[in-house]
Amino acid sequence: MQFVHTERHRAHDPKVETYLGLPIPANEVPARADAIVAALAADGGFELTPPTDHGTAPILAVHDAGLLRFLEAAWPEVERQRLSREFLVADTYPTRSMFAGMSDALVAARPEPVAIGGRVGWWGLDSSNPLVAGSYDAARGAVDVALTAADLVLGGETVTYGLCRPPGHHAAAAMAGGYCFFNNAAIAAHAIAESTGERVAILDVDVHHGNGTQQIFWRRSDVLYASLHADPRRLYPFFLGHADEVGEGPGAGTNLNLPQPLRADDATYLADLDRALEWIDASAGSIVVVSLGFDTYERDPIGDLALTTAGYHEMGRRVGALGRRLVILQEGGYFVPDLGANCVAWLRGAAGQPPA
Ligand code: OKP
Ligand code: ZN
Repeated sequence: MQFVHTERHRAHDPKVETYLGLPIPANEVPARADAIVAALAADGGFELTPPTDHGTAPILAVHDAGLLRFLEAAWPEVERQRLSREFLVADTYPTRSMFAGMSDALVAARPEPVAIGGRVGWWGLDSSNPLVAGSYDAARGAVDVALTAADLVLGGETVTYGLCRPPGHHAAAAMAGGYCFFNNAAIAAHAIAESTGERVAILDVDVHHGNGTQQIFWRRSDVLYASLHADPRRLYPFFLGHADEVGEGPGAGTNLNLPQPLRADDATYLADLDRALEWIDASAGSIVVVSLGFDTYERDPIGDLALTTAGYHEMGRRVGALGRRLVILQEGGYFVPDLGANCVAWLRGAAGQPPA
């Protein structure tokens, strides 16, 4: 199997993030990718392919131009103002209730702030998403990884893996957040839909609901979104990911959320995975984009499910058995010691190989 990867991710190297206002060691770190690369190399069945530069057009096909402008300008602005912060994070967000009672049109006409502290809230979801000197460059690299993995499948490969870092599924059209800056999977899925004219399905098996991916395709019928995740009443992103979110307008019925109970095990999870796979199978299309997270793992420090390495092999096997071409893109997973083994297990399963 070809896997797409670049060292460019290393530029995004936050040392701390904040958790309920206090600094903690960052979870989304370069060592995550190092662990996966080492395990794929040791397996021997994976061939490294560097990404090609796709420019900003495929990003702008999915994201608001203002988000891209902000992410590119944010760190230079921090330096210009000599803010002397090791990362940029917002204090103030345009929370829904601030606008309660105002007309949609008036709300939509509120201008973007000019101060960096206002802009980072304007374009952001949460304060646990540290933006550092190299975040923009790394995020551009992750998009190129996703698009190159998609190109390989469009060129005839049956399954490819893109080691995206930073991840992407919390990033909405006009919002970064949750360790995500650009939505790698959404950008790839949109590019595939454009190029094939076919319906594309996104299967999101990260422990967190991919609120950004859901938002981007909410009203679209050409891209399906199915997600298994910890019930948002318990876990980030808290405010979306419920089962009654099914899409609207032309996208009505094209969104499937399957929230999971606390400490869900392999058997519980795989039963709902089958539901998601049957739902995808019932729709036309030949390519599935997988948002792959290993934060469903029993030892993950920020997840609350209880999957195992053997469970990941079986999950990959069932997804591979759909018989569609797969563009598998990395999202989360934060228990670094077992990330490599979990990734190899999943990918070997998807390729129809036995566990290592
Ligand atoms: C990104 B992905 C933990 C706070 C966590 C953000 C979680 C983002 C997860 N101290 N808040 O879906 O793996
Ligand atoms: Zn996650």
